[in-house]
Amino acid sequence: MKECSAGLEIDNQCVNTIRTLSMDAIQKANSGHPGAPMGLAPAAYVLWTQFLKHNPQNPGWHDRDRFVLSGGHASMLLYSLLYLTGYGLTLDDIKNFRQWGSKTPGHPEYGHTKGVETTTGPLGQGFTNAVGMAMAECHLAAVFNQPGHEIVNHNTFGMCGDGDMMEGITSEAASLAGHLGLSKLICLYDDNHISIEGSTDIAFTEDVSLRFQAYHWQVITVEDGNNLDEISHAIDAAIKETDKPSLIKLRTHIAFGSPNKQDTADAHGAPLGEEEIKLTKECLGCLPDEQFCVPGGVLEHYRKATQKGADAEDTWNKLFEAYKNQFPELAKQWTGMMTGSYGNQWEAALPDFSDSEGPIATRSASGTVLNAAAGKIPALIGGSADLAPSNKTFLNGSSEFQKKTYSGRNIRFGVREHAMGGILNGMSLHKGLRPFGGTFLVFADYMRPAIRLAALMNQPIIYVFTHDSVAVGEDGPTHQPVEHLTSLRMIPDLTVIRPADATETAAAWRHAIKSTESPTALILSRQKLPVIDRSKYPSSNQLENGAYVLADSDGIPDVILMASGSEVGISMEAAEKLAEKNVSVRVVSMPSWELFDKMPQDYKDKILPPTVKARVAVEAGLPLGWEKYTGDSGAIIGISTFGASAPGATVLKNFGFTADNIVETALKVTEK
Ligand SMILES: Cc1ncc(C[n+]2csc(CCOP(=O)(O)OP(=O)(O)O)c2C)c(N)n1
Repeated sequence: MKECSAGLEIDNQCVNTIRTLSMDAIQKANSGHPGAPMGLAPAAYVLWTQFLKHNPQNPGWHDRDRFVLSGGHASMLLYSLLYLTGYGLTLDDIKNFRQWGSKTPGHPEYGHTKGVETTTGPLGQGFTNAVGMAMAECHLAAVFNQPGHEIVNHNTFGMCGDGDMMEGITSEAASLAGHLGLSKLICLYDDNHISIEGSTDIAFTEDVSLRFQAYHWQVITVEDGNNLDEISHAIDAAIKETDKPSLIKLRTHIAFGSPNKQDTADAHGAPLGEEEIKLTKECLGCLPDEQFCVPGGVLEHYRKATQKGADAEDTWNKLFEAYKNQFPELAKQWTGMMTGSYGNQWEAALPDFSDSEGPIATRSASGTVLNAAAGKIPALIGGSADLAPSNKTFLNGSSEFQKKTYSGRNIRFGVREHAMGGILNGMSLHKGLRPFGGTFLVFADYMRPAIRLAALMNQPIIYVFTHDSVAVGEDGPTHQPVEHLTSLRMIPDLTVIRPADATETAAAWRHAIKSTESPTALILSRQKLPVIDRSKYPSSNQLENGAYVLADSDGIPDVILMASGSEVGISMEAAEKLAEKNVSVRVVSMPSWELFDKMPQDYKDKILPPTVKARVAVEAGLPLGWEKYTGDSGAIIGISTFGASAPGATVLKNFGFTADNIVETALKVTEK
């Protein structure tokens, strides 16, 4: 290895190596964001070499500290650290930054590169994930730690920039983190006064310190983001704080060391340019013509993490052995939760619903099912964005998750849907927990960016979206979802399930709990719905297939009625009326497009025979998309406008959701 900055102290060399690797990789890729990694290099160096408890050889070690780079555009900072500390990234991977198939994509992607704890890039999400991770740590520590046996004991470190600080989700999450007193959450704020359009003076002039103090955070200011001692003292003080989360505000300089680009927005998101890189290297005391240079001493210094990490994990393994001996039941439960195995008792505990109980809203059935499952699955934890009584998400057998009472499984997210989404992701990424969160379906929009990331990261979050149509009634169009089902179905790898009744609701929860590789959105009614008599009709287990024949006539049907959720009941009524008119009808309950689309073609053809062209889809939402099931000759009874304020039944009637309208429509399509 060349000693390309040999004249400098090892600390300086280590810091500069992050800067030069970042500059070089971004220049080679001809794209990327060099400024933030260059400004944050000293803080990253101090954190990763002096404080971060991690084992590069085992990135999944449960008691590691979590590190979240919230400003994912600064990915070269993280990739430099992962390479330098020995996570298996190579210098070639760094040289392949942002290239097809590389381990170093533009923004850090969870599951793609070892050591990346979460996918970041959409600003504010990473910060919020860190809050969720810290909440997961608190809960698991409260449930499992025993005096002298602290098997869960790690910090969550976040790094975020001005962009994160400007995003609303960060305010929501910081507010909740302060309320909860998450003292093991430490966020380093890259206060470099620059974002894409220029100085933060043009749009962001509030006092971030005062804001975070008001949220009940400890705020520590580091006036010189290059002063390693000052940074070290600040992190130390943050770790020692036991009552509040900590924000370390670092006054940094974007593209530090670049004579012409430091402190300018030009350095935010474009390569510095070959000439400027040479000048910068000169200023930093590095050899200007060397590229991707890693002095031998630097690598050796960073790679101490390997031994240190192995020792730390070893110590923990011994701790866990002792714990296992003394608390075998708890140890078994802990291992089950961390590996996501919940045994088989929970399925047997799910309730059977019968039509004799009278009509039940699917949101109520959901509450009953969730409580039954949670009784057997201690990993189930969650809450609602201030709508628990409506969403039926409260776990009756558990207490509240509050400051210093972290063993509770009822999280009060407050009216913070977006943060709830990001926190659920962080909790799930932490491992050990199966988080769920509820709100009205219409407000799924408020958390969409986090839902998208859950799907992108294959996190098995369960969303409880109730009040699922215009049938909400009097609250009117602001509260009546219309396009929301469609818009959720558009998200790849998200399974949307809209059960028709209580029995399908139980099946939907069963499916959601068993889906360990992707998120599920449960779409539930506010209004009561008749319970389908399963002694008369096929089992609700068929929900697994996405769509199934609920009622049928002999032979080939004249018309197929397909519906989801609350519209299945009126389709059944319509079928009876059509039968009286000697029209043979098949009713297909279609709770999930995604599940149906995954079925083999012969199953699909069995349910929707290609020869039967007369088809009617009924769903109290945007018709868009149903045409792929109804075909050119079919009809869709849906809603293409906003709803209206009136009693729910009146609204449904006025939008054509009546058995009579379905009959009329069915007759029209059979005549075609
Ligand atoms: C939600 C979201 N909106 C917009 C962007 C595009 N974007 C990426 S970085 C950035 C500015 C961030 O500024 P700052 O955090 O100060 O980063 P720095 O300039 O210090 O690198 C923006 C607007 C994004 N990534 N996410």
